[in-house]
Amino acid sequence: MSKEMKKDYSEKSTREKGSAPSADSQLAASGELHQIAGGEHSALTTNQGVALSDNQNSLRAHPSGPTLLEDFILREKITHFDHERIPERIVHARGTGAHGFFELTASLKQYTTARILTEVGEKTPLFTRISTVAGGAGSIDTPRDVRGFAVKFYTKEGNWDLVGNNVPVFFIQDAIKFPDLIHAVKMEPDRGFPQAASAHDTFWDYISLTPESMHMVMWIMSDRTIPRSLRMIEGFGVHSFRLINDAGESTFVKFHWRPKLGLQSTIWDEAVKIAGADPDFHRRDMFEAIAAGSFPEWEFAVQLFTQDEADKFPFDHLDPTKLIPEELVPLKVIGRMVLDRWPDNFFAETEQVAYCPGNIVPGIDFSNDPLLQGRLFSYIDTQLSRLGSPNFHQIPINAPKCPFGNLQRDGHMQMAPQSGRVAYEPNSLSANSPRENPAKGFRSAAVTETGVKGRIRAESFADHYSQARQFYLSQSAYEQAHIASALVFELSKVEHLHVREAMVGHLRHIEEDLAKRVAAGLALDKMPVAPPAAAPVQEMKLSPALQIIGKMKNTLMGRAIGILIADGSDGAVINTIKKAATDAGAAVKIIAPKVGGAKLADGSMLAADGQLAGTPSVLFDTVAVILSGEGAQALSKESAAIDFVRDAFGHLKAIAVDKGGRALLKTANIEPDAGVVDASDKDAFITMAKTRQWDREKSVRTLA
Ligand code: HDE
Repeated sequence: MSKEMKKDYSEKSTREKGSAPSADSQLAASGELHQIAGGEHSALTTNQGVALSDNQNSLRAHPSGPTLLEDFILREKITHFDHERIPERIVHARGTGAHGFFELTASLKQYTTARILTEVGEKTPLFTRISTVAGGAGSIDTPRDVRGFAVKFYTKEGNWDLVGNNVPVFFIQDAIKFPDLIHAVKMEPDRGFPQAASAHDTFWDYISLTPESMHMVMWIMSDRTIPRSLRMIEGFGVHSFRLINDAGESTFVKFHWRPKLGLQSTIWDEAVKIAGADPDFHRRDMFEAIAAGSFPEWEFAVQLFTQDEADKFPFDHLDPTKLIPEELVPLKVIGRMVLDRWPDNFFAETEQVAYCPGNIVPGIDFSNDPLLQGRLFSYIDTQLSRLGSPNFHQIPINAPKCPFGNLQRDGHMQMAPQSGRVAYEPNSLSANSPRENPAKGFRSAAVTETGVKGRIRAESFADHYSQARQFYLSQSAYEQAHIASALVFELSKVEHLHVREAMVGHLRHIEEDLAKRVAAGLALDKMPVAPPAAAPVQEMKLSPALQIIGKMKNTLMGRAIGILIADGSDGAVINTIKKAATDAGAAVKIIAPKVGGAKLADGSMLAADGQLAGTPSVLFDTVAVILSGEGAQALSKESAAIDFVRDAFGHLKAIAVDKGGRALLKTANIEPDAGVVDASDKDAFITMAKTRQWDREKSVRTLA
């Protein structure tokens, strides 16, 4: 094995050359403050290893004189600081990453040679980054947006990146349209807003002129794009890929991630308010879950099908605006992913991780999906600009964990210990340099390609409405209402009437009733004409698996309960609710007017986890309000307390109350329903807390 085939050489290169730096200088170089026994610290040095005597004052000619150019310590520190940022991702800039592992539970040996999919029980390390698409790196966590779902598997046969989304289809059929789509959804270029929002003219103008996006429009207007937690979203590889077995036969495959906690979304009004209460809501949720040992987990499943089967589908599986209903090709669960470690450093790992759909391993191959084909180019290109060098694969988060090596040389920031006379292949001068391996090396599927060259869209890609209709009709009545209301909300932000009308015209192909609801919600004076459809709309079999509500798990695992208390609250009632919720798997937080806590009826102090003004009920799945008579009276004059209960009620959450809690609800003008439960009946509360009170919705807001 050549020297450069050593595992993870970016980390070890200096040591392999025999010039091992001391542990202290390594720590100093990494910027870490190292506490030595006895309270001494290791030396703070420049990047050249020179110890600093003063890190607070720059070098000046005299105490009130000019700063001297010769101050290399100041210059080095400021120069490095000036270059701390790299360009953010053009899309998916805002993201949250974590380490974990993949464990195979069922072998696909019959279909593939890829070891990660054949060795049952084997654990493969991975790094997963979940992101929003439209907003910048500092934008909020809870806009209405698709979530990116990117997994880098460090397999024994090289890195495999599955770079997907939480929606199984995409807006466009051809990569050449991507820059236009993204320009349309991003901040409008003349004014620099709105940030992280699709509710504006340019997005809907582009969409209304792009009928192929209608299926995706149904998904983005559904509650899938306002998830409750990143731990409660599905992930999809979107495109068809191929698996190749040892006989060289290939089978098509779609990849799916299924969250162990089930699906759950927020209510739109809730998502909007969370954005203000905690812009880092999803990142914090993931961080806290991992820190608490409640590791986010997903099942990994595949849909496998042959070319013959694909020929019989009423759609083209190579069209990324189409999904394969699981009622047509069932999902086969083959493994699980667990995220169990937060990165040590956000920049080094989450920011520098470079995913690329082109990173695949022997036994897996691409399909001819034209969107996928374009992506194979884009990611490396973008990484060259973000990370600045073709050696970005040497950054530890990107480096394979299996031996790797070739005769590529040099380039910016080369870290590998490249040595020897030979940097070419074939060669006869170096017995140890890496060679190609016909038996084990990567091979593409042997497929015949024939046809006429040209800028041609396949006929089989012409149907833009049938699966949009199937998706809408497969939803529950509540979910259909949310889709209609989301469309009304978004189009109400569009200033141009002709764009609103054009969108309603498309909706008429999807479902006339939906179009009518949206037209009424926009107060259009007449029904717009539907545009000509390129292919007739087919009636597809309904697919209940496309719902969210149907996939919500009846559990408190992974969910959060907020208990609002004040001076005089009954400690015994608080404890009963707290224990019942904790036993059911929920995280419990106490909220009081002051963070130091409240003096309970028995005179003891109970510390709070959050101050009322900064901890609104939108941060919880369900709430309890435990108050004395005086406590209720005091809180009746606090708008934060009134908002706390009004929002919990409006967001369809179960509420446990004692007598004082009930009094606060009365002040807030809330008419208790079956979701308002007496705190003494903890079992009833826990049962109600496991779901949202969907039937309440009609009494709290007008939906389209
Ligand atoms: Fe991406 N996409 N994309 N995309 N994408 C990027 O790569 C691109 C598409 C997805 O956490 C960029 O490193 C093109 C579909 C995720 O770091 C960029 C096209 C799907 C992430 C890029 C698509 C995705 C990206 C920006 C149309 C779901 C974040 C920074 C042909 C299957 C990965 C970067 C992370 C990131 C290009 C369409 C998912 C610019 C040209 C479809 C999850 O290269």
